[in-house]
Amino acid sequence: MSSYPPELEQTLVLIKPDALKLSLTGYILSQFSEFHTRLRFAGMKVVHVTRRLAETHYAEHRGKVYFSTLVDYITGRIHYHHLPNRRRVIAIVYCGPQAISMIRKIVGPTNPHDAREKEPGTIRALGTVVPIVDNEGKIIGHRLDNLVHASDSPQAAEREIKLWFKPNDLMPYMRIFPTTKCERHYYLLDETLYPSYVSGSICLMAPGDTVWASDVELLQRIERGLEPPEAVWQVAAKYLINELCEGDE
Ligand code: 3AN
Repeated sequence: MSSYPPELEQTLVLIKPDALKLSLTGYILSQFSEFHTRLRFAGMKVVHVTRRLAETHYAEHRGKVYFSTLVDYITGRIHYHHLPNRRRVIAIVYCGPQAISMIRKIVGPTNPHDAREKEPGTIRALGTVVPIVDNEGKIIGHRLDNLVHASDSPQAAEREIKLWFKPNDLMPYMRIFPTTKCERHYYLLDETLYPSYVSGSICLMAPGDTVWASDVELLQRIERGLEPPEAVWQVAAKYLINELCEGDE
């Protein structure tokens, strides 16, 4: 994991589709405001979340009974079922002393029921819990519509910020993870990397681009067969943000 001065600690926040639908964005941003937290914006964008990005972001939950509804939720399919053009989240990187713990405290417990009971006043106390039922109508789990995501550790923050943001999406003075200048092209088509353009491929990186150093290392490991091909999404997802609609995936 990268080391950086404590005053530059960073965390990823996602304002999820339920928060947007309920018009809670302004409230949430004011809860996180510099006046209350002393944290500053390092980067912010509106993102149409593809399945790939959602599945990569929530990779550790793969296999759980709630995984597919979690992906439907964060991609906006639940709250904007008939309105694909409204499916989006707001992704923000906050920067400042104890950014991770401070934002988590304001956000509250993962489950909105717990939040209401134990931490009323937190953002997730305004969330909803929806039962997940099987084909026979039996409740097999719950979907937690908890309005916001916030990184829960320095390791998670680094992985998540690099998943959602390119170095140049962030203020240069607040770019705490090592970057490098790319020296060659990387094109992607169907989970395969190519050094030059092939028909239908997308250029991830070109010579001279400022990129996360760990991304280049990961691409090199994938090319050498040291990582599975699907590991490419940890690098590629951010380069496809707002490039693809869900039908294009
Ligand atoms: P947090 O978002 O508080 O960091 P994580 O990272 O454990 O919580 O989980 C990520 C997301 O996965 C949660 N925000 C929630 O939507 C969903 N999730 C986690 N645990 C459960 C669970 N037991 N049942 C349903 N959904 C869950």
